[in-house]
Amino acid sequence: MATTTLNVHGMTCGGCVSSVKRALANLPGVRQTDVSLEKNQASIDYDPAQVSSEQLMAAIRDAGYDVEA
Ligand SMILES: [Cu+2]
Repeated sequence: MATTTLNVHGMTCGGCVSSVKRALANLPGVRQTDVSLEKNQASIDYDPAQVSSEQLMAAIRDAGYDVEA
């Protein structure tokens, strides 16, 4: 299991937080996500054997938000 913290840009409300969480939860190997609107951060517990950090970032981008490690 690995943990990564990503900087997410473009979230403006709780709905955005939910969208990001949902996008991440849909990926295999994602165990837990903690998304902070105040900090513009997502911290993600995931299994690197099932999903890569690039895939995590791609899912957030697909949901409509900018992200950087
Ligand atoms: Cu929003």
